[in-house]
Amino acid sequence: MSAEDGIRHHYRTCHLCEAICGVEIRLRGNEILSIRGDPADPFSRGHICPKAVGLKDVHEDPDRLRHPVRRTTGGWQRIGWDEAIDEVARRIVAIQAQHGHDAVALYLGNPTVHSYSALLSGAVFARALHSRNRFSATSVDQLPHHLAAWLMFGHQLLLPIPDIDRTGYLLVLGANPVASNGSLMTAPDIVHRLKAIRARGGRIVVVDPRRSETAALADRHHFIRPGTDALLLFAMIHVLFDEGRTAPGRLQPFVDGINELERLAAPFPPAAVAEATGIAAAEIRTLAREFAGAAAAACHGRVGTSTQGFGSLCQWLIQVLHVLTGNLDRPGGAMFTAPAFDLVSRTQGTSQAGHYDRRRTRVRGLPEFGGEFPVAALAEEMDTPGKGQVRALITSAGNPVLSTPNGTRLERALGGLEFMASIDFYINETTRHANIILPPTFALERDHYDLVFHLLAIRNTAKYSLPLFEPPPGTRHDWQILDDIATRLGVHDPKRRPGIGERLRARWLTPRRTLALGLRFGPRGAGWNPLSNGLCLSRLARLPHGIDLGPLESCLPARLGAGKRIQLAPGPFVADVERLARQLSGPRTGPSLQLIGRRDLRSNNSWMHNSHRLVKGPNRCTLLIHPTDALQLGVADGTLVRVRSRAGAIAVAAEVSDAVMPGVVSLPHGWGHDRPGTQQAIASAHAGASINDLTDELAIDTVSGNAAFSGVAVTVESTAT
Ligand SMILES: Nc1nc2c(c(=O)[nH]1)N[C@H]1C(S)=C(S)[C@@H](COP(=O)(O)OP(=O)(O)OC[C@H]3O[C@@H](n4cnc5c(=O)[nH]c(N)nc54)[C@H](O)[C@@H]3O)O[C@H]1N2
Ligand SMILES: Nc1nc2c(c(=O)[nH]1)N[C@H]1C(S)=C(S)[C@@H](COP(=O)(O)OP(=O)(O)OC[C@H]3O[C@@H](n4cnc5c(=O)[nH]c(N)nc54)[C@H](O)[C@@H]3O)O[C@H]1N2
Ligand code: SF4
Ligand SMILES: [Mo]
Repeated sequence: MSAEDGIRHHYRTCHLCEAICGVEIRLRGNEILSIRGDPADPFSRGHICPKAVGLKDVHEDPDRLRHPVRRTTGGWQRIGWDEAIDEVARRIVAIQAQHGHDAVALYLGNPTVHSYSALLSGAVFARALHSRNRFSATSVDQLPHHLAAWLMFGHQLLLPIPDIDRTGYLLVLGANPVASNGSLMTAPDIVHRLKAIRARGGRIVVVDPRRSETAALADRHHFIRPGTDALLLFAMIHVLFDEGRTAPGRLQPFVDGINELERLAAPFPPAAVAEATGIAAAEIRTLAREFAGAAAAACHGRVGTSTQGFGSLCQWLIQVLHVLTGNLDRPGGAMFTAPAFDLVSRTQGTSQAGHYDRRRTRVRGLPEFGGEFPVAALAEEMDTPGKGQVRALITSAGNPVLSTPNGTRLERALGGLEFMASIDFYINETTRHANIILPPTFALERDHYDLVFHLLAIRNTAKYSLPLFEPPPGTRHDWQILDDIATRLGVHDPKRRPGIGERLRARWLTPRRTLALGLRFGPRGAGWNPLSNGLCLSRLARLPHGIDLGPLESCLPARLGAGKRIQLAPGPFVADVERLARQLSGPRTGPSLQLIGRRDLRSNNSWMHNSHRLVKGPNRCTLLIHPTDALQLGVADGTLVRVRSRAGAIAVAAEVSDAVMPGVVSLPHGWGHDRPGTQQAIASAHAGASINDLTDELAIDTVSGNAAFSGVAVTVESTAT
């Protein structure tokens, strides 16, 4: 921090999304005067998006809770920390004593991943809870990516990152980085990076049921029927075999299953999938030839290709495409990172590298992955009576009523719980059901390091940010709250009381010390050597703009998991191909339309809508509908329509636009702030409607159990008639 005229400058990472932009915050005293992009951040180069100023809004938000509250019949009552923590621990222990450990479930939401201390202590807390009923936002998001990484490369975090700064051909499948700022591809300033691909003679092709903001920057855009990407990918792979274009090159000696893939791709020639996907056979051949022919090519397949019925097959086949064309682990292709704090090498060979289907959920028999169950099963685990029923829930940094499929059913189930506690600073659609809410500090009051996003970045970088503000007296960080409850569990349950050694270790090994040790003894660390120019936390703390550690480098087969081989045809994926083949002959949509999602630059899932400057202006929670469908249904632009699905119904304004494919409608998620009893004044005044009152908890990617949000069958009718 520097001082001039009483004005201080603070440099840190914006933690809101995966782009990890550097921001410069100007302050006078404790007043934030401005938030700008930090031009000295070597990675983000001064770029920010409109959400960065939302950091100030959330920090200053009068609706943000600063002390624990208890729900009473007379409203929310302020209580002390010790009383709150004690009650939460006591209720957990009592319910577990009566009904078994699995009767208390845990849900960790997305912001957990944006705080290294919450992430580290969340994992410790989950173990202390001793419950198999663990859930997180992973299974409404990127679970299929982890499953594919585990089954193909031997570690759930070995996610290949599109090397977009060097690629000559980028195929974007079900992602809209211009709005989302990139995901599982940390790439701040994405617009310039995409434009640079074309400026150097490369090509970008976007495949999406909506002509997105990213499509506007591309050479070509193809509409695709929601949920049919695996067919497209198989057809491209078919062409590679058919035309003798497979060339794994350097990877060949450690790849298993190429012949099996040729056999699996045989029933999917382009002509066979053209009708189902909506993409002409000739176009599919061109895509395959271009991808194989480019000097370096990468496929970026994200939310649209993981939150759908064939999410696992999509993530598998995208990596198959990379391997067969020699683009995995090649500059300009899809590469692995080498971060300074390396979650992969730290856990390689342990159960944290991954495990799958060791047990199944009680009601529907959905498989666990990495110790978690799919959240699409959470409501039924709570509202289905019987042995093992979930009777209490702890949520931390999550809003599953708005973010998981069939939020209405989940909401009803929350109302029937014996106990619920939430670690969150808002009283929102989920936390209003809690008996106790424990509010953590906000990001500006804590230090920051991206354990996860440096692992997913298109360059190797490292950056540590100091807290901007001292946490006000009497407040606690997420990690302290999680730690405090875990410790208190031991007070109420002697069997959980840690030994003295464990207690000392837990007290000493704070998240910050874990971070410091991980950096010092990580692959780029200084180790014990005081003269080394390797990394350590104190050196990073003196580099507030972060440091660039260079482009991604080839690292296979060394970085692969046990066995050091790439499995191109893992059993669980192969077994699902038959289900995919049925999609070729299955019924089309009939009279219904197919619902998909979208993101807006000014939203951040469900929780930034209480910032006036992010919600002002035109209504963004609109249902995009193609003019042909609108005409047929008598729906005029701007009118209110009723949208129905098996799960429920909502009313929302229609926006007639040929940017969506005929037969497809698009609605953003994270809205629906009109539930009674929430305390977010601005969000409630810009309520919108929740897409997840329409999405279906029974629609899943059957291999992983991940929610299938894309392609939900809905009917739309004008409310004017
Ligand atoms: N501004 C903003 N940024 C965000 C977020 C936010 O809420 N707002 N959320 C953050 C989070 S948590 C995540 S995970 C990332 C996600 O980042 P992205 O994956 O880039 O997410 P989206 O912008 O939703 O883009 C998904 C695209 O998939 C398309 N699509 C839908 N169904 C299908 C399909 O079946 N096939 C194909 N090919 N395409 C389909 C949609 O039309 C949409 O354009 O964004 C992060 N960044
Ligand atoms: N239909 C549909 N549904 C979707 C998606 C979609 O594309 N379509 N996208 C999915 C995706 S990718 C994701 S990641 C999920 C997100 O799902 P969730 O993680 O369940 O929901 P968020 O909206 O991110 O809510 C975050 C919550 O954490 C709180 N919070 C913010 N910062 C902190 C903090 O530092 N500490 C604590 N303790 N709390 C904090 C906020 O107040 C809010 O209540 O939504 C998913 N749902
Ligand atoms: S793109 Fe926006 S929200 Fe994401 S890190 Fe950068 S400034 Fe923050
Ligand atoms: Mo996400």
